[in-house]
Amino acid sequence: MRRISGLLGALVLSLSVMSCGGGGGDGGVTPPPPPPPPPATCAANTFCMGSSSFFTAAGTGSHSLTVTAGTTVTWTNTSNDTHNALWDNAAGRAAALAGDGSGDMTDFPAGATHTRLFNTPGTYTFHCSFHPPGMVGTVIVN
Ligand SMILES: [Cu+2]
Repeated sequence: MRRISGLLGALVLSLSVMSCGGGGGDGGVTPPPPPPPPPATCAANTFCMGSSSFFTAAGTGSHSLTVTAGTTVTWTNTSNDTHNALWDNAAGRAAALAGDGSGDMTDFPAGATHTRLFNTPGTYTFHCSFHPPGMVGTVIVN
């Protein structure tokens, strides 16, 4: 009996050692999940085109961007979708022509960036023809 209880004690001791430290990663402790990626930043004077098909200005959540005359405005497609940025009228198209030589931004695959220089004060609205009616934006040049 004394010998049996001694064996039992050794068995209990070895089992407790295994469950404590010998199990390694299968002891029920899972590593914490990695932190979520930081929100995409949208630089100043920039419209970012997110996956929810919005033009978002400079991290404000607004679809409108106000700049002073002489400012270069950037559009960057931060989504995985193809978009475009077409001026709603001739005034916007004409004001944007000074940028990189084209008023509308028809070629806008994921990751692409366009810039337009605005020297003429006014309110210029634009839209993406692929995602009506919500994907719209406004540049206000003072
Ligand atoms: Cu779009």
